[in-house]
Amino acid sequence: LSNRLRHKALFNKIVTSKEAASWIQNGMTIGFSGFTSSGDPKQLPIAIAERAHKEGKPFKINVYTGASVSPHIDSVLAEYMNLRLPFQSNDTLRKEINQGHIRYIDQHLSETGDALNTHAIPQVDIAVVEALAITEDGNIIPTTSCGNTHNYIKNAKEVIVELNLAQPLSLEGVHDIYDIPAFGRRQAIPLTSVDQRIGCTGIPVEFDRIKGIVVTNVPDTPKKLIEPDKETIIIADHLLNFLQEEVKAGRLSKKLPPLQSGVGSVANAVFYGFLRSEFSDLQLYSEVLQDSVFDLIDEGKVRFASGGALTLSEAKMNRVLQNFEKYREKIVLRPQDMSNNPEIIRRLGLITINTALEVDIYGNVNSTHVMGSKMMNGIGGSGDFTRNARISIFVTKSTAKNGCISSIVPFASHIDHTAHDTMVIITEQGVADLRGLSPRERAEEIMKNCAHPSYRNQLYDYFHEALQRGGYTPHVIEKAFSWHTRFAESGTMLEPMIKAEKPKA
Ligand code: 0RQ
Repeated sequence: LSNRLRHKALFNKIVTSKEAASWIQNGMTIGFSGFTSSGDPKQLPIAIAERAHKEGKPFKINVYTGASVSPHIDSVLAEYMNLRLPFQSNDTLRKEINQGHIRYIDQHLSETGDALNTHAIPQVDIAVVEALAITEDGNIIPTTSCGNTHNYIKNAKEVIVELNLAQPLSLEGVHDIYDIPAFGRRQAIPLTSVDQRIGCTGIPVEFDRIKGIVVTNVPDTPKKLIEPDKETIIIADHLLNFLQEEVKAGRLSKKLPPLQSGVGSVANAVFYGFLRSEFSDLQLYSEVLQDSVFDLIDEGKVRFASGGALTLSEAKMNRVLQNFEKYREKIVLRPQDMSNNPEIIRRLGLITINTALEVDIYGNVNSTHVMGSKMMNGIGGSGDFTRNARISIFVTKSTAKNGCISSIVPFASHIDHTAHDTMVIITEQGVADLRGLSPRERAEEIMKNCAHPSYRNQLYDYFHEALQRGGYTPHVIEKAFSWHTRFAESGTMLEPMIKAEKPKA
């Protein structure tokens, strides 16, 4: 243990998870480490739930994290949550949120730190953070993610550390913790390239604020491996063709600007697409570094990857973490207010690739709300990246749910990314390049290139009726959500007379 707890005073602080759980009181706000099930505490959340269940007294806490975290926080603690922020992607939690049982603040991931530091949200009583080690001079070394951990540690009255022996010490040094100064004292953030380091490798904490240390030995919850399917492979090909055309047109050089990509099936397929592409010397400035990134590094395609978390499948996790020496010179992990920082995203000129649930004919994108009202996951980092990108790209399959839902609709039932921010839309049908187009031209481009053929005529009918009414962004307001109401009533967005031609899945 002494190679992980590097000051002898720390040994007196070792406690059981049961004892540490007894310090969490009803009504408290807890800031957990963790970002996409990487680097979150493993034992304490379970111990907190067990204690609350056993005592049977009213017990609700506010749960802050980096982003989505593992089920041992979001499923296990769901019934004990009052407020949850800034992102989740958990089935149990989703149900509770949509029933109004949990107050969920769906937040741009870059903004939680500022919200906390300006006292716009309840302050953190206790930070519960996973650590690789605590140094002699009082720095907590994070594990596989940085998230909001440094902000929670900074703000918390007390800190409980889960020292995870399952996380290899070779991770030490991969983090770059830069503490953004408070408003009023802020200057330009001195980060001008993807591979630059401007911070420290650990998070400072005074020993007397460490209330306890729980020793654990549990690996991260692996991410389910999502193999690319026929459609996501076509989407990836369209995207790569688009980038090649940009190079041919002289708008991009062969050495692409840094790339960002969200999580999920399409995002993974896109990055696998780069494996077979002519592009090399790639740089990533992203939130999550998924399996595909390490394959790209192995193939010599990636020069450097900056992320906020290592989000890996079981097989890849074992391989990457056991051989981390091989990757550490090519990787840096940053807190999310740096990985998603608008100033840096704009400065580096990122090409961003995120996934839409639905896109309307003018290019407004809904990433979060199913049928306009039910929360899916949250906006995550997609807003941070999209608004500030050099080229913002959204990808989606043109239909969902066996063809009964068109992802291209007359009017997005909820808008996360307005048409001002969305530049390129890609489905398996093709690419709509919206840059330099007015709303009416954007509509033509999206309907022609991105809509599924089964829905294309329906969209044109709507658009032509809207044109009769005129306007800058023409609409038939009373019919704008008729596709969504039709789906709610009949189980498909297809109009009755063309239902017979239901698209194949
Ligand atoms: O449903 O799971 O029941 O099969 O939505 O859709 O096509 O598998 O795509 O996994 O990439 O998720 C936008 C949710 C897409 C995600 C979203 C149904 C579809 C399927 C999932 P099933 P796919 P993905 C970095 C960036 C916001 C946050 C973000 C997301 C399920 O990408 O949460 O970008 N993004 N963060 O059938 C109803 C529609 C639908 C639909 C698809 N129009 N209506 N259901 N589905 N379109 C990450 C972080 O910030 C941490």
